[in-house]
Amino acid sequence: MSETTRIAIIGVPIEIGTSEPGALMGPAALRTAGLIRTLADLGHDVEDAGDVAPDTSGAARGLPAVARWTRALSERVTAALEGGALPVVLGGDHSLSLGSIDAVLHHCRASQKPVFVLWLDAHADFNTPDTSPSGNVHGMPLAALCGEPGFSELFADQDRPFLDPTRVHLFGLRSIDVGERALVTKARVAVTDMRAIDEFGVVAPLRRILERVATEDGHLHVSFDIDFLDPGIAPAVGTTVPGGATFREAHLIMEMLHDSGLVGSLDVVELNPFLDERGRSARVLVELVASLFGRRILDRPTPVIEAVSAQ
Ligand code: 5AB
Ligand code: MN
Ligand code: MN
Ligand code: MN
Repeated sequence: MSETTRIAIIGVPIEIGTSEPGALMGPAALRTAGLIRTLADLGHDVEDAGDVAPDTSGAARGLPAVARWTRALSERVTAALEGGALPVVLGGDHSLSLGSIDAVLHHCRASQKPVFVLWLDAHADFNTPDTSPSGNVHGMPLAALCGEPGFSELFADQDRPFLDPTRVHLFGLRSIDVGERALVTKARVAVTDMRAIDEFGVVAPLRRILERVATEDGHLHVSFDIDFLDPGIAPAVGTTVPGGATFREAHLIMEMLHDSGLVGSLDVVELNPFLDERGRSARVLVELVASLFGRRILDRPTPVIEAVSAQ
């Protein structure tokens, strides 16, 4: 058993950032699939803080409506971090990362800890209102957090800290729009795309990321979009892109993240239970989150190669 972590579960039933209805059922499906009990059974101190429910009257869609969620979630995640808990934010569409990462940035500004983001996703989510082909805010959160123009109405704090794009790592990328590609390149966002994973696997690139976070004593925020996974294992996705991560790749990533001890906050987003097949995708997510929080096959870390050959 690994050590006990205080975990604050925060549900965010938002779907206004996407055009496909159903993601608002995500937090409920993850709870139904046993997420809370699974984490508690691993020995963690889990508090289910319920769902965020901002007053959204008068702003049905678009950035003004998303702003209400962003501000409400940022407050909730800030409270969790200040209370010494590790926030696990359940979506809901990916626009919710505006709120969770805004809170992490504020929290780490005080302690001067650099913020790193591991963005497990088929997409770059680096569009601005100008470059977006769809107008959907779930394709824009990283651009907004990194200070690209067009988002000033989203955040409560006009003097907010920005995310440093060179500390953002897109992992699993396989679909990017023309305009956002130019922004990602210009901002020097780090990318391990699916081509790189095919060639080198997940271990070498992830190790490099974790070493950097450790060296700079950073806070690592993991944002896990379910469409990172191949739709064959996780069909409950509004924006499916073939050729995603296998269960084994994703599982190994979660185990490595756990062993690093570096993860300070987590989003699990874009599960659309309306599109699921008998709860399959929700269950896969619970399995993966359990691995990130220390479930392992044997009650000891994987031995290093030398130790194995010496046996
Ligand atoms: B997701 C697209 N790039 O901006 C856009 O699922 C898709 O949070 C965004 O990664 C997908 O509409 C957003 C075409
Ligand atoms: Mn995506
Ligand atoms: Mn996404
Ligand atoms: Mn999506």
